[in-house]
Amino acid sequence: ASIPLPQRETWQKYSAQAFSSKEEFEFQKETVRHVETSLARSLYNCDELAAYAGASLAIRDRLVISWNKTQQHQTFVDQKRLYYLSLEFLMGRTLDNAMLNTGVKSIAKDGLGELGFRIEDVLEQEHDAALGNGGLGRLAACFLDSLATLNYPAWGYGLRYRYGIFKQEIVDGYQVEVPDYWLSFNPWEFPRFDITVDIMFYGNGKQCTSWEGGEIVQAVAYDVPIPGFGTSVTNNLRLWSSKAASGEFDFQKFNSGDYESAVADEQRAETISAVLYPNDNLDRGKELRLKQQYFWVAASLHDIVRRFKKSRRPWKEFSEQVAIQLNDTHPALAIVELQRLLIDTEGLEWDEGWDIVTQTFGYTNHTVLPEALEKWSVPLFQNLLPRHLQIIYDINLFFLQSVEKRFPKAISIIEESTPKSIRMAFLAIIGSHKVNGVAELHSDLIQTTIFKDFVKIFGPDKFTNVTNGITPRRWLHQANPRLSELIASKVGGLGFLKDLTLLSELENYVDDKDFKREWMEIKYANKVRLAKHIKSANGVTVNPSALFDIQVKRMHEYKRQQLNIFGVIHRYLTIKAMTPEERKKVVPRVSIFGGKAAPGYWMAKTIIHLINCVGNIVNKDKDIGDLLKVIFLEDYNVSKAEIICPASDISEHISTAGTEASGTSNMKFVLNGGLIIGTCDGANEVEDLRHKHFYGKHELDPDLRRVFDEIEKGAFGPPEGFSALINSVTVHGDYYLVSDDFRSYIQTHALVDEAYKDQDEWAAKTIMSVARMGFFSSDRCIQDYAESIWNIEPSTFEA
Ligand code: T68
Repeated sequence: ASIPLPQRETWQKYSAQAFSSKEEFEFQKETVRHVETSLARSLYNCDELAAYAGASLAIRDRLVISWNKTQQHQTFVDQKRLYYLSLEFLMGRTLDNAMLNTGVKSIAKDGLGELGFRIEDVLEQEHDAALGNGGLGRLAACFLDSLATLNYPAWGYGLRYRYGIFKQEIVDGYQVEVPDYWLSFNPWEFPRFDITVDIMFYGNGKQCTSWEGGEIVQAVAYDVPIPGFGTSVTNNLRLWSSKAASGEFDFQKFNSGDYESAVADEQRAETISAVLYPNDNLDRGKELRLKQQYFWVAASLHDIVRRFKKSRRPWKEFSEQVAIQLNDTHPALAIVELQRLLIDTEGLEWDEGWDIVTQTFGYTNHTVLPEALEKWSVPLFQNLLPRHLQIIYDINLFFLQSVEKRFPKAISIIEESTPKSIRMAFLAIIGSHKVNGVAELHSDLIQTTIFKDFVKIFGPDKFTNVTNGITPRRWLHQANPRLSELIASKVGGLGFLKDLTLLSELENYVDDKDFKREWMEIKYANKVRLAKHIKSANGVTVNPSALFDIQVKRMHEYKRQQLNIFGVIHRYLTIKAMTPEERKKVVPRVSIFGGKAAPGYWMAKTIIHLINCVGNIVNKDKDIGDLLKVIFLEDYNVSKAEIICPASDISEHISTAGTEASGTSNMKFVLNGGLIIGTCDGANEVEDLRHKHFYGKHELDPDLRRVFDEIEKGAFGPPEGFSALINSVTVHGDYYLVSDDFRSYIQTHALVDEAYKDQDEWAAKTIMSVARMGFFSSDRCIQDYAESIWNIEPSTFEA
């Protein structure tokens, strides 16, 4: 409902103005006002949390103005929009990023100082928005930042989980999961109680043209503003929350005193968006997960279609107005839901509908691991979404007919297992116009292995690569302000944050003594900052001059943290066997680990336990002293990554060849002046090696054997708990090729030690690496998508 024309003048007179000039922003006045009025507190009653809340609300007010203007502008110009569907958005903290993107951080810093607070302490109050598991969720967050920064009209759609990824505590060396209730105070979301969609489940699928539902659940929209860097464009992230549909909450039951079952219905509805599934690279096929997926997809599509219909264009223009990107197969049901809306509700013919559908969607694959490829059991699906199952069968039938008998069962969406199952990746390929992998090697691999038949059928043009990237705003400017400033002083100001290829200018400074000294001083300061964190979190003193060797990522056998800790044990044994003279030549090292294990993933939890047990022994060993420390950082998350990434000398990216699609922390570490150890390609040799483990003789490297002997002797505590881990290598075929790579891994670390002794050369290497990072900006990545898949244009407006 808009204000009638005669009253608009009055309205406009008082309408809040966007802050075009930063000086006009009275940060202190606004912060104090919010502390006193929004929070009903005072200068006698204002702790750091209240200061955080007041400052956030002050910044938020400014943000909302740009946000409203952006949305009005985008509605007015009505050009093609991109909708990014992702079940995960790993946003981390917002306040610091919002201040930097809107250019008011220094005003806020000084302002808070005069009000009696250190900005660092205030920022620490914020709870991470942790609605994701790992790389896939963080990628979605970096994409939102780049889309807004590049002025693209784009919305994210996700679920508003009441509980994000669990918090990890380490108790006696074991992981313990604690629920992450993060919504107690969240100034960054705006409930839209007027924007709701009724979502239907179960019901009757016997008729072939329509669907009479059983259960109805209501989706309520919550909007989050996404500011671009150095632009007024502020996009929208819409997260859906589930509640009992109005009328569903059973008043009759309630009135007759049956409160319990009335409340139970309500809770069942709210359960849908209650919790993020904590598995990374694993599909478990649970009904509640399918409910989440359909709930979110149906609400989002309803919203997108409603917006399209307001423009009164004919349906054939839909894909000229709307691009939808599927972040993995989690939203692949959107393909089926759109086809259903078009043929059942809008009355289009099948072929008309299907052309629109396939022109609208793009699908990004993030993994080749078989256990991560989504499959839904047909009976489960039949029960929950009967009409969608019929449509999937039709999609499959028409597809199989179109390719005749050239590729029999191998390409059917339906797998002939017991029970039958639906292969969501096949559905996503068939229902999209483009399919992409996330790195060169990965995109080549999917085209030659899991999807090769589809490349033959659709031709190679349907398949492409879009190499992942990261936002340099958060991962350099925010996480490492001193380095960002030093770089800016050499490459002509902060412009490099919007055009990361300007980093190449740094190549001119590899021989500049002063520059290198400052460069290394900054690295040292960042290591001091991490050392302080380690001291307070783990109680261990580490020497900031030691080489910091870091592996932080989700715990997974394919990522091979076990290879790392076996290497650490080998290093420990080697130092133990040295004479005092020999020890003088050792490069001191701190091995740092961090990452969550999925709660049901026993092997991953065992690896965490082993790391902690090794740390317990090594860190107390007087023979070793500063030569080796082993640290497990509890509860690795986005805000911790912002402290960790700037502090590495070396980071580890040592997954089994061909298993890690891309990785993105590698980019964060290099951008912050660290070097990396990584697995070379070798995906094609992996199968042969696995075969040999079973059928040939599988000899263990003697040094690895010695590592296992020590563990088995109890050098790091009772060995029983580690036998499954050792057996996975020694008797169960070493699926992840730890033994094959152990020798070369140890040798590579010896090279690292040698290289680190020459600090001047080390500095040159790291500068050179940063200079060549331009390509890995998520801005470049988003531009790739925009041009080769979405066909969308940037659009700005007068602030
Ligand atoms: C990651 N995938 C890839 N998956 O492992 C990583 N899986 O190589 C890549 O860089 C990154 O995606 C971005 O492309 C994941 O993070 C998940 O988290 C996930 C979540 C649910 C189900 C399956």
